[in-house]
Amino acid sequence: MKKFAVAAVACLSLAGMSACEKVEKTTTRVEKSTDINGVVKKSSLEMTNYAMRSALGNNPNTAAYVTITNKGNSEDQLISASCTCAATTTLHTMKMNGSVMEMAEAKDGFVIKSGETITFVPGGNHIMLENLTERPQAGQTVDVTLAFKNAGPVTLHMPVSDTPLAKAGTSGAMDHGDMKM
Ligand SMILES: [Cu+2]
Repeated sequence: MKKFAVAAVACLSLAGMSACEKVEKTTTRVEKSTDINGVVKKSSLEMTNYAMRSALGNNPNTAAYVTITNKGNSEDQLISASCTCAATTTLHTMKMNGSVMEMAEAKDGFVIKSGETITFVPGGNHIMLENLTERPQAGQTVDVTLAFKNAGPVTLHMPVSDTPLAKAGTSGAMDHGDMKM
């Protein structure tokens, strides 16, 4: 597994005010090659933009996010996620229930075809961390392990933020904490 961590400084100017914030750009790659009777399968996953939302107030739950790109020549499947920081860690997706958008467990995980990218972002798919056993705070780093069918387990060192991904160009406008369980 090759790991890259790049720290960048992002500045924005709002109504005459200027603020600079350190943005952690995170990338993890995992590569595996199998040769079964001359058929070579290259498993190559790239994980970027991963982050965990801080434990806010008395909320017993939080969520974590990641973008996964399958750069290999065969499909893979994200089966599950785990974190020692929570009693229960599951993969959640968003579904319409009548006219209400609700989150629901993706029991079969997520298939990621060759060349495909799947995103876990605030307001969309997310890694649900329920009944926190720790209270992750902004600035900390918490390990989350993703289990893939072919690539196996991959541990991401997730930076914790009060506004995860908001500064990385992804919309953080929809707060997971406001969602209907
Ligand atoms: Cu959820």
